[in-house]
Amino acid sequence: MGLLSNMMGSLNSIFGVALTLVSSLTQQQTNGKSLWGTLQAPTFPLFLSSNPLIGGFPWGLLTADGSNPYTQAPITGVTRNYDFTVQRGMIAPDGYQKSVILINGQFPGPIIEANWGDTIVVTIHNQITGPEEGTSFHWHGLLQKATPYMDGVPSVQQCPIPPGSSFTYSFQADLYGSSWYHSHYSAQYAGGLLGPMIIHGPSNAKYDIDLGPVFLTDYYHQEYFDILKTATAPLQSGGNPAPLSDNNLINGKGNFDCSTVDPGDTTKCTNNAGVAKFQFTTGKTHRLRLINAGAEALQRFSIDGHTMTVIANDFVPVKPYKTTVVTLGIGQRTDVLVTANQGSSTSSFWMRSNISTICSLAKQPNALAAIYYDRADTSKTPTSTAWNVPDPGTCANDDLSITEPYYTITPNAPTTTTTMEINFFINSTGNFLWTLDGTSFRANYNNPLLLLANVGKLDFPDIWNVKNFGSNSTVRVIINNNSPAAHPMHLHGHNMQVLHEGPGQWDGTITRASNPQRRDVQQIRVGGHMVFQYDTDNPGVWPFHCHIAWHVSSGLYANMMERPLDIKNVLTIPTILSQTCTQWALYTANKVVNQIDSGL
Ligand SMILES: *[C@@H]1O[C@H](CO)[C@@H](O)[C@H](O)[C@H]1NC(C)=O
Ligand SMILES: *[C@@H]1O[C@H](CO)[C@@H](O)[C@H](O)[C@H]1NC(C)=O
Ligand SMILES: *[C@@H]1O[C@H](CO)[C@@H](O)[C@H](O)[C@H]1NC(C)=O
Ligand SMILES: [Cu+2]
Repeated sequence: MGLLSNMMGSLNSIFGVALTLVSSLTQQQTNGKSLWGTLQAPTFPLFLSSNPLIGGFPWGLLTADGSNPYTQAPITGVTRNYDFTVQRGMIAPDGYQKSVILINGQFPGPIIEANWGDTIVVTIHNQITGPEEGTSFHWHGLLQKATPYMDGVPSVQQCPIPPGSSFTYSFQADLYGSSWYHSHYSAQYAGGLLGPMIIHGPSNAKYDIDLGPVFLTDYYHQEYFDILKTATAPLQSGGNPAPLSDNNLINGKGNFDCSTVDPGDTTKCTNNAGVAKFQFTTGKTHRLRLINAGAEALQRFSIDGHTMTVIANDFVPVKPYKTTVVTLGIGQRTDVLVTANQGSSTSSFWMRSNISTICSLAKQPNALAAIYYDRADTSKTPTSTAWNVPDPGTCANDDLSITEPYYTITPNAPTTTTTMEINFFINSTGNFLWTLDGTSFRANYNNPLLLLANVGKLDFPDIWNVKNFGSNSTVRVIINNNSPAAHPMHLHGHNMQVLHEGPGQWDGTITRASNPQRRDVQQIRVGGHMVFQYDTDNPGVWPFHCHIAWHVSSGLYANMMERPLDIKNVLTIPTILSQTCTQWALYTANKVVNQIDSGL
């Protein structure tokens, strides 16, 4: 008997369901028209094959270590056009059927790809109905120098695009590397409005195959608006500002255990929806572009049996270093190189991304995807073993001392230093609100700040949380996190020079003062500090906020006003911006917009 059941057990594990990676749903059912996470997903560059670039690369003699990316971006004269229709749809990314918002029928959304210095033109058609919603798209990490009105944050640089209307964004690919775009209207991106952005530029490390984006996203079975309703409701009437994610996805895919859903929901849930699959070519080196595009979760990423070489953080190439685990806060990207030199050409391995359950709120934190070497059977489950990489539990990024920018910039002496505190309070009606420098931000969609500053109006209500740095040339900001959560802090319009991050108060030291880490999102731990600065080479109104969707929705946000005199005297804003405000004013004259959150 014992022997028989042992045999049956091992037969089960050889032939049983747990060992097959054949999805129970079609790709259309899980992800609509998206191919991300399938073996049919493209490698990159995509457009170079159909549009060969004669005489080398358009950035010419510019290099990753010899050229200042902030002053020497080329202008190629090439335009890359995209057309996005935004609509609701039903899909089941992890087997649980739900209503999401799709871009051209896809989740995650389509690629935007360009060379450094190209012009990217994207027309957004807002077809969100049942119910209708405004929208607005942000191109995460791009500087928008000379086009600060194309940054896509409603109430700051534009009015929302009303339902039934279109808006064309046009901007330069002014930095290069890996990023994403997403809706900046309320917490709408958590409902599906996001996609990858790849900008090719000079390289700082050699590799053979660019496998493109690897999206890491915590995932919720409730619709984003329903989560927000609970997150922003008064505490005494059941409000809860801290929702738990249901699952964790890689490139929009993952399995879910349907036995854990409410009995009433079982018909909506299918087990074994399928995980993302990636192809490795034996002996070759692959570039993976890791993107934390989630709503709340801090991710820890690893690949069984393989070390990774980190070559960039956000849009900043770094001196390559090896690691077994990469930590990514929301909005952050890390480019890694991985060589397929383990096992044999029939090997397969697990890719893992774990939500840190110390730092984030998750019911099912561990995401898996399968990596197959060229001759591996892609219907079989990898059997590889995870690295032993315990979560340090600091909720911080990988140490600043190891992430050294490839192009050296020594920070200037600041002309002004500001200290801001992150905290929260419960207002008199019982709503939980986050604060940045004592104020909980709330947007007015109808009056974008940049348009007001452009006509010389600089007197704003307190709840718009505007920090006017006037004509200062270098701004230093010290952030103290006196709140019970870690926060991924994101600055638009600049790469922050991250001078220091750590527990307690800043002691005045700068990590690698000659060349500190630069990036556009930096984690700040609980009870800790983060110090950054930037040179004001980009007149505009730049959002500075926590990238956790629920936190910015509850006010963890400030507007950094940069060189208002230049905004007034030098900047010409295209009429499409005021036209969109006219359209939004007409729309809201007839329809009440239910702005239950900060608006961003
Ligand atoms: C992810 O979680 C698994 C299961 O607990 C563990 O074996 C693995 O080491 C973790 N990986 C990372 C990167 O934290
Ligand atoms: C408390 O905050 C909520 C959410 O921002 C807001 O709707 C409500 O009006 C505030 N209450 C008061 C008394 O200001
Ligand atoms: C520099 O910024 C501070 C605010 O941090 C402001 O009070 C001061 O007026 C600014 N200086 C100039 C020259 O604009
Ligand atoms: Cu936060």
